[in-house]
Amino acid sequence: MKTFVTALRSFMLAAMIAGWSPPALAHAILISSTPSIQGSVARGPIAFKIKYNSRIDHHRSKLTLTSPQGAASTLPIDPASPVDEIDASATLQPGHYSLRWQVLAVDGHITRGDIPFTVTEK
Ligand SMILES: [Cu+2]
Repeated sequence: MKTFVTALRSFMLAAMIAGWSPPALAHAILISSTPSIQGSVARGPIAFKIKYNSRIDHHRSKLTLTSPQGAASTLPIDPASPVDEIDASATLQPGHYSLRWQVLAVDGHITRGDIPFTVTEK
């Protein structure tokens, strides 16, 4: 057992010297999004892609879209979204919208933010 622990320590040390670090537990920070913040997209089917710096729990994350008229609706998150991303889709008419995201990261912390964007005629 002692040999094993010693071996494990040497391995960890070697791995860390090689540039590996233990998985960081951090809450989710937005890295990029489609549409981007204050960005615009053409009317019609829109593929939302919201990317974070860490894995998120898709089942405990939420997307709420506010229409130009001020009506809020929940956008279903695509279950096939990558582990660090939430994807969704909606067909939208021109106007100013706001997408509110709320995500649960692996460290158990919830973060949220808004992505205001414009849907244009073309
Ligand atoms: Cu955190």
